[in-house]
Amino acid sequence: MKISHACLSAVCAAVISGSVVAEDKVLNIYNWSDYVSPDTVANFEKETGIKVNYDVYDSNEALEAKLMAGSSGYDLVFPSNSFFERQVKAGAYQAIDKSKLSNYKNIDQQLAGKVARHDEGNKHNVPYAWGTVGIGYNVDMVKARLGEDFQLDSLDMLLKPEVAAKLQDCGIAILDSPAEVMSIVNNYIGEDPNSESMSDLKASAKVLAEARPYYKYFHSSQYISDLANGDICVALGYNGDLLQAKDRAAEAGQGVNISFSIPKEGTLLWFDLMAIPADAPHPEAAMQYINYILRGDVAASLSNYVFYAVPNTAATPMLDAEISENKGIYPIQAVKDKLFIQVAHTPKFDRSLTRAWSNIKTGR
Ligand code: N2P
Repeated sequence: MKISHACLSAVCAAVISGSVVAEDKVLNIYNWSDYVSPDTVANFEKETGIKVNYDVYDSNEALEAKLMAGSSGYDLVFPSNSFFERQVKAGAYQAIDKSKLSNYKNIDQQLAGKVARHDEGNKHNVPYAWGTVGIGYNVDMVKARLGEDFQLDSLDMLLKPEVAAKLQDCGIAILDSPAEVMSIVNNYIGEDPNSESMSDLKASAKVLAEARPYYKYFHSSQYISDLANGDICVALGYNGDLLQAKDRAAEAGQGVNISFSIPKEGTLLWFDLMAIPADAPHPEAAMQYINYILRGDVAASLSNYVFYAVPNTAATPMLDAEISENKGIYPIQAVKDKLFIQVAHTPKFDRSLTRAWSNIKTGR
């Protein structure tokens, strides 16, 4: 029997001595931060007796680094479509036997069809949630600086230096996500969002570099609480996270009024997927968790809490109106038409992108 590094624990002693059941009483999850409702994991533990170790990340790059290093110890991870595509090609994931998932029928087939472009036959993934990257802003602070008539659904707010300069004092935050942000800037300047041309990279990097002096920071999760508390006034971020900021601000009742818009210039549409690393120590427990997430009631309560759309048809009737009628979560067709999907970058382009990004961040 192959003894994995996870078998150094007491639990695994049982496996080595022949009781395979004990192995699957543990589940090591690595998911995005702010991406489950408070009772999602606790209810699963209660129902199954499986102990969940739950770690979080806030970037695809962080997840990829762990996966590619190997022996991450994780059983279930949540990559976004474009990153996932190249991870599959690199053999990072094991196949998922859908016949063992009694709730797989709840998956929205139209969305699964889109994801299949990244993973033929969807052999290695089950969709978890989807969303966009957009603009979250403090209505009063921004209007006070840009005037009542400024279009608050335009990336000009973040990418035109003369506009960003007016918001510098109240604080601008940008996602620390090079591939995603660069694709949005490419699209903003009228180039192919997925371009790997060095001249497009240079042009988009220049746009960011010119606005950079007016940014407070690059980070991919801190903006939720900062926006809710009034510590920043604009953020380029993930739609659900920005809507969580709006919700938290409203609940705090301190007069912080947050709004969210999908950029009229168009933006990135992403899908986050559940996938089981090839060397996962507890794949059976991961399957149980996937099947649990696929339940309509579980997916709905998760979506109602995190403000992200779930690709689950059984969840739809259980969604709060605040979610199902929210155009920031389920965009109208005209907005959808302007969304684009990212494809995986080549390692060669990635190196140039990483260099350009670090120059932008450090203001060099
Ligand atoms: C959750 C962010 C998930 C969206 N905080 C990124 N794909």
